[in-house]
Amino acid sequence: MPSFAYTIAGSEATGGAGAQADLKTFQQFGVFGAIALTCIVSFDPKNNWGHRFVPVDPQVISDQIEAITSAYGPDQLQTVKIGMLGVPASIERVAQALSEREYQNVVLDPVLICKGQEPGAALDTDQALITQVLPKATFVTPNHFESERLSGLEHIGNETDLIEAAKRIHDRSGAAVLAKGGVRLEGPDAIDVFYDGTTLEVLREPKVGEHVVAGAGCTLAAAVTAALAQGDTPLEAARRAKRFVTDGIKARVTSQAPFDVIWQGAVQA
Ligand code: PXL
Repeated sequence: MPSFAYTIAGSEATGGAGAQADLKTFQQFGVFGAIALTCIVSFDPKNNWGHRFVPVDPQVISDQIEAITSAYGPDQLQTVKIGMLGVPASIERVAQALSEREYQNVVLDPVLICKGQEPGAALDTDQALITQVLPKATFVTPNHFESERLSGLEHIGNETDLIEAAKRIHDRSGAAVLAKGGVRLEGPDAIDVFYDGTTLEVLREPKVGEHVVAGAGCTLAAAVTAALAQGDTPLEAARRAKRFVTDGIKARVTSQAPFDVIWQGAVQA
């Protein structure tokens, strides 16, 4: 039997990010994946590839989680990943559903703001995510922007700042933290910082180009999720995920869209 994990995430239609990236990543790890879909994002090529966003009815989110957790009991399914939730009503439902079962691993990719949302709505969303879901996370994977928001640091410009942010986010959440610097920090390496309250490790790989590759963040968190589902420690999961994402970025695909997309299929994890 494979290990099992499910993702509570949005669809990004072109297959770069979101639930699609999660499922592809799980598959490469040999982890059986399921999806509770929270929203549908369709890029708009007529409008600078901005996000068109439609939330899934909160009841339908609960129904999907009910189906998944009823099919796979607590012994079989102990790991869940949380990606884009979108609106406060969805966040409330997901928080409720998470409290109905004990999980060994709750991996939160704290997708705070989605382009195309009203700033006001986005603020509500951030607040709901921080108060209702962050306390349930065992592992959290903020990107550069989310690390600033969650740590309260105004500007994360280098490795020292990112380390401080990871520590603050751990202190606030109690979760293991993998704070993603990616290409956004100065220097030749793509740096991510792992901190779980005792172990601090800076993961580094030479940058592959200077541009953000779509789906890299989702894939990193999904790879952490898959590795944890297979019994890795949080630190080992972070190391394996970093290697997997680096390989996927090296194998990235181009399209008519103005950004490259990670390809998880090049390397079996
Ligand atoms: O990369 C963040 C993200 C997560 N989930 C969905 C998305 C995106 C970004 O486009 O569309 C569904």
